[in-house]
Amino acid sequence: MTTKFMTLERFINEQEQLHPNATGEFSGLLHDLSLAAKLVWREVSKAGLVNILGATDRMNVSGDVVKKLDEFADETIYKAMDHGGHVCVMASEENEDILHIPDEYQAGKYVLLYDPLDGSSNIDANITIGSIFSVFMRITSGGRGTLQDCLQPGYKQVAAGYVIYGSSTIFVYSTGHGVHGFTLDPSVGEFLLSHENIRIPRRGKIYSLNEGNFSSWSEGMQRYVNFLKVSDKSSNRPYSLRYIGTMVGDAHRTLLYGGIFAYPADLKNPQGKLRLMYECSPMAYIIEQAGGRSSNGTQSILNVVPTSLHQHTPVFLGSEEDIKICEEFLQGKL
Ligand code: FDP
Repeated sequence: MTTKFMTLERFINEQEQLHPNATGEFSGLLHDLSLAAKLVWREVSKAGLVNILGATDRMNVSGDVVKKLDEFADETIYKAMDHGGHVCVMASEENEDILHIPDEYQAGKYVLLYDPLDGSSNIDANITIGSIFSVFMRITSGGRGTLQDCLQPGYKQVAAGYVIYGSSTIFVYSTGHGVHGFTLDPSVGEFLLSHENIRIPRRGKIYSLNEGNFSSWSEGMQRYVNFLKVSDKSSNRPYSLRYIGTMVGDAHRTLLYGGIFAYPADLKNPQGKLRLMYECSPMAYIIEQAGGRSSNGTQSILNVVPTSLHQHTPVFLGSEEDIKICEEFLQGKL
């Protein structure tokens, strides 16, 4: 039984008090992100109603043009973040180039990268989707932020997190002091602390990947997945397969239950399919903060030095022991 209600806002403020030199800028950024999450949630929860409410040809009842949900989420997050004075530059999975802060607003010391709506191909089937964010401290001094500020390796993140719009809406984030989850109570419009200090199990029994790609994986990857299916009581095999096809949802389940989520390289996507900066790096930060492990097959995702905003990477996230075994198969040691 919960003894006190802890809202996300209050939690952020209490965390700030642990840092006597904090200026409040970082807390302000997190507050703005939580507002962005609620605005996106509000729209996501109406997905599919547009047609019933009389929309024709992408126009809603008021005559406004209805935006695709991913475009809406992209603009909403940008607009929630552009004028707080906390961020100097942003980049989004939906946009080719970096996003500047409008001239009339003050530029802050943080850099925000985000995937506004992950798993968008699942929207029409009412399946879990989410938003992912990654925050860095700027490395250039003065002026507005640049591409250089955005292209930082994951270990330099000062915060990362995601929001999942699923059977309930949950906001999960870390600033390097544990991973915490807050579930939205829509009746009061507040995120309430529901998962304090999440720790991923050291080993799981679920694997999550698109096994339809089996024939175009490396031999090591194929052997690993075949290994997971062999019966062996002592290591809880065979594993169960769970795959939503929304990275943030699959990674969230992996965080809570353990096991492995992977999107390996294949013949069609030799560099992997998922994006380093918007998907893999922030989720790797969360998983590692919770005691898990991330890998691109040879090293932690957090050590990969980015060379371009939209680069892809093979990705393996999950329980420490599961990822280690997977790496050994990929490297031909098993
Ligand atoms: P989507 O294309 O629906 O946006 O990166 C995008 C992503 O979904 C991930 O969320 C998801 O894990 C992956 O692609 C699914 O890819 P496959 O359909 O190839 O399995």
